[in-house]
Amino acid sequence: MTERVGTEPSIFTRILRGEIPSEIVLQTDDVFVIRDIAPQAPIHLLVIPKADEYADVVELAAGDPKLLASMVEVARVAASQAGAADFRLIFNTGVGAGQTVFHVHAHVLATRFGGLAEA
Ligand code: DGP
Repeated sequence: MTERVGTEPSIFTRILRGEIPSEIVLQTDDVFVIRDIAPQAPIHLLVIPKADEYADVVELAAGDPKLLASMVEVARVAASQAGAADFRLIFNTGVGAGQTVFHVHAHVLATRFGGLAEA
């Protein structure tokens, strides 16, 4: 499942370090949230563990289920902060599913008025 080659920091680690500009809209000790650069819905956030240890949600669930639960809670708070009580939570897992960044992250997709956000 892991597609990362070598030990280069992921794009999300570089954002967290401030090397690539992106506003961090919410963070905890373990998790941070940014807006997706190419939004697919009126609200499209990315919930990302600060540690770049797990490539995808399958690895994360096996290795640190508490961190996965933290990501879900942060997704709920971030969606609520953005004005959405209901949201889609998507983990693209593997190249064939469209995963392009192999530093586990959740897409939070929602509309502001409760309609269905396309994925
Ligand atoms: P995935 O395809 O599931 O691996 O999603 C990766 C997402 O990351 C994709 O929707 C676009 C987003 N993304 C990639 N580079 C950047 C960036 O530099 N800034 C931000 N905000 N998002 C990025």
